[in-house]
Amino acid sequence: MNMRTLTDEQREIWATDGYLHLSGVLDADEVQSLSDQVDGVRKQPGWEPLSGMLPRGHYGWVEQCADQDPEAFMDRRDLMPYGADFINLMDRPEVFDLVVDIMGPNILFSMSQAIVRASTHEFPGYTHTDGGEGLREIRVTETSRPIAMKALYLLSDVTEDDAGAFTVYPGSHFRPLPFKRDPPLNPHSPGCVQLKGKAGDCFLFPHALWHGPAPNHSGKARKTLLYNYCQLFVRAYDFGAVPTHLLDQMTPRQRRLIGDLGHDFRPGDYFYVPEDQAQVITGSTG
Ligand SMILES: O=C(O)CCC(=O)C(=O)O
Repeated sequence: MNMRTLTDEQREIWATDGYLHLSGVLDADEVQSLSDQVDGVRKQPGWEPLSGMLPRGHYGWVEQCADQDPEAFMDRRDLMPYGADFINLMDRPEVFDLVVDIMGPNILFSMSQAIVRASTHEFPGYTHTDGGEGLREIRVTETSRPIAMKALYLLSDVTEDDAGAFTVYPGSHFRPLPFKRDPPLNPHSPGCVQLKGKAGDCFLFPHALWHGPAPNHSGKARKTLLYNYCQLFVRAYDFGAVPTHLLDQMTPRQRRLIGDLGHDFRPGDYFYVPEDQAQVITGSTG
């Protein structure tokens, strides 16, 4: 199967700025459908951050989102149980092909998330790298594949500053995040850029890029989906074990991406990859 690869221009932008903006990955109907489905997720049980009740970055089980207003804040993890459209976004060719070009074929799908950033003056935004306390201190060199990266899909337009934009510090993926700085870096610190985009666009970025959400004073909610990929030797962080109850809804490639290696676990797995790994991930047996 012929997979897309980065253009020379994209390769240079990825290497220097540390992110890519892909326009029009989802069409208007897909955006509407996914947006409606995110609203539907609000009514269903799942993993939410439980503000103030759990340590930072941890999620707890809720029967439904605390606020049922579709314009209110929501941060739902592990979207795979919510239907085929969320599963299929895992290897959406326009995005996934580029992820494979960047990361190589020895990868896992490690996390999915739907975030609604409400319009409010109470949230100032923040800046971080991905992967928690461990990964924030690890950066690879210019010639290396990333350890982990994300695809962020916009489900609403972001056309102005302080409208909940995804913010980045271009080129910061090669520098240590000054996470002890007081006051902390934020979306208005020097060097931070608020990325504008249309619903259906996608941003790609590695875990090491300094990034985060801008505040949203726009009067309307900003909705995104996030899909995270990591090298196979790093673990997924949406599930403690392969979600076997979902396997019959997935293609061979999707099953491999969520960690199904085709046999029960044995020592050496994930560090050393199955012999058909490249064929499965590039789709030639998928
Ligand atoms: O855009 C957001 O709301 C958060 C995105 C982000 O910072 C992340 O995925 O780590």
